Amino acid sequence: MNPERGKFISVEGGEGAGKSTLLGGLRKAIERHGVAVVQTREPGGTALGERVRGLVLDPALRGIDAQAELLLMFASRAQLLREVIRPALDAGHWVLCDRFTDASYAYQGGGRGQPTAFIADLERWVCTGLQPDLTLLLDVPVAVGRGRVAARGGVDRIEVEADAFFERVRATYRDRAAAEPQRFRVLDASQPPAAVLQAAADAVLALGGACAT
Ligand code: Z5A
Repeated sequence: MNPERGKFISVEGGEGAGKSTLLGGLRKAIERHGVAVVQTREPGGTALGERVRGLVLDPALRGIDAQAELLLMFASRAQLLREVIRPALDAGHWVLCDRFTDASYAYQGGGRGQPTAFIADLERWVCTGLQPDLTLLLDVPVAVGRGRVAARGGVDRIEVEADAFFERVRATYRDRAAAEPQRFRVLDASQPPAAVLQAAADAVLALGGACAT
């Protein structure tokens, strides 16, 4: 018997928006409602993807071409879809993904200036129509997010970019959310973590399919 397809939820945002902080609590909030959750991340989530992640975040690889960076993100995504996301959804599990294709539009499109049409072609080829049922956009002013990352310490290859890069990333995310209000839920990530979690859990559980326990 084929169980009902699971829900696919992506979490997006700029540097220090609080995605990692949110995801553990959100996973538990969904599981409390009797739903099996697979939590994963991009780039990463598979053996290949984690190696790609190591490459794209390595501060020593300064000269990575913007097209090469974009293709690496989609290579990781293709593997994650094949190995993790599609099988989990088909088994009726819910998938919580730390970033997905919107990040490519925001970082490689908005940030690096890669053409949107080219990213859309890659999305059609790799994702073949699969999109998150819900995308939580943790929106925070660039200065606030970067301040959090600086306080935490350790900066990767992308985090060394100038504020203007991250302003373009933020603007692209917000434009995408405005263009697809049925899929996106924009959360004020300047709030304390507990308030962000509550708003995220409300949005996710409103998808339906989870039973009250
Ligand atoms: N990337 C791309 O370019 N293209 C793509 O297609 C994809 C990705 C899929 C992945 O790294 C990088 O890959 C990313 C985009 C790029 N860019 N970079 N660099 P990542 O997934 O690790 O992304 P990140 O944004 O760099 O992660 P992060 O810096 O760890 O941010 P976060 O997970 O959103 O935040 P956090 O770790 O939960 O919190 C950061 C700090 O803030 C921490 O000390 C928390 O305790 C604190 N925090 C969190 N929430 C709050 C609140 N609400 N109030 C106060 N303090 C808070």
